[in-house]
Amino acid sequence: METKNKGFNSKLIHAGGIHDEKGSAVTPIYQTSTFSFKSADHGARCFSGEEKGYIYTRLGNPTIEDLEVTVAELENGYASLAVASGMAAVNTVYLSLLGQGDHMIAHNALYGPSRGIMEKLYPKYGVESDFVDATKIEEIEKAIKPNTKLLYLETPANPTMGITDIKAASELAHKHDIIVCVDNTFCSPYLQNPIDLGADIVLHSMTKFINGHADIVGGIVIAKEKALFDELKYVMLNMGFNMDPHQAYLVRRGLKTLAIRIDRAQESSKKVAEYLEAHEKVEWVLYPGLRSHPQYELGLSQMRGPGAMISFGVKGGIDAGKTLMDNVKLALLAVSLGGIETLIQHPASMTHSKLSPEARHESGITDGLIRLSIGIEDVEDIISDLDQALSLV
Ligand code: LCS
Repeated sequence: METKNKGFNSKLIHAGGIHDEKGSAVTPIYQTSTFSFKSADHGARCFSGEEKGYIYTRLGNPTIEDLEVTVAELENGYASLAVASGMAAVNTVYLSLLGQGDHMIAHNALYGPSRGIMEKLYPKYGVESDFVDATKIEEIEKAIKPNTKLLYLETPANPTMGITDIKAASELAHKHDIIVCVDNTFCSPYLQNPIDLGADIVLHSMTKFINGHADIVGGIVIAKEKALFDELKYVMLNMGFNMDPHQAYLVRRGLKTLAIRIDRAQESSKKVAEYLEAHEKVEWVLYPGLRSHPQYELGLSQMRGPGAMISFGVKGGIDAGKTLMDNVKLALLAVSLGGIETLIQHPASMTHSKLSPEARHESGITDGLIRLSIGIEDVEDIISDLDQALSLV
């Protein structure tokens, strides 16, 4: 069905839609590694691109394409590439745009490995990078060099919730012929469309909100234009970052309820954030829906809603954080985010425990920082769980 002029929820349900000749309501799982040709000539036409035909799943598969067409449409992009993980999406972008002698600028508080690989792996291939506070456009401007090729943003950032002005950052970057990529994982296409704000590439860890059910790992890269898409596609296909058809099927299924899942989790998040902000054992709360968020107005202007991710600081540092972790009963003590179950994470004692306190603080991870990904359980249960655990801190 043509869904270009339909509403967001109609797109979620009907976009893509590669149905089989038997009329299945959903795109089937084409669980095959290869596709047979009708004749040698048919094979030749498929290889030359004269005729659209599937050849080999790493190069294209109807189930994966269904997901790609849908997400590209939701992000108002030219086309997209579904890949095996969010990190495969990040690497598709880095490898496509950066080579010997090139420079990247990124926000200082990215998802750890998105920064880690740029500091540890890419220097081996002659790529330089600078990490700045991208919530301040002047800090991005100061870091621009003649060899800067990529501005890599994550907004809101994981887990510090800093918000970058995508429009202003893109205008600045484009004046210097710098390509802008936004990791839109925290918002999903329901709450923010970076391409509409000026970005050239958008990526997601689909492990999070897009799939929404904590049962797969996946990623996607969306390009605004064909030339950029072709560069990304070359890398993705030849590095073998592709998604599996069964994985793509599950993501496409989860995606159908994206808007209703986020509406519900976001409604609860506002209540949880307000509850936390008023709690005597909580030092600070960072949630784009609270007036106290440093980029509250900016968030409102570029996001259609504040989302379902909250960071807060519990008084009493690492020990207090651990007590809270050890006493929650409903929230799962787990990394990842964007699923239907509420997850809680304490970076200082969990994901970032191996870093020195100085290294943690440099990327904004304070000892008492707790990250919550709010699920779709009853909000009263989410709050009473936090309440009983906080009472023991
Ligand atoms: N980008 C963001 C913003 C992320 O939060 C993650 C994963 C990735 C990219 C990488 O995606 P993956 O390869 O895992 O699909 N974030 C995680 C987190 O906060 N906890 O565990 C994983």
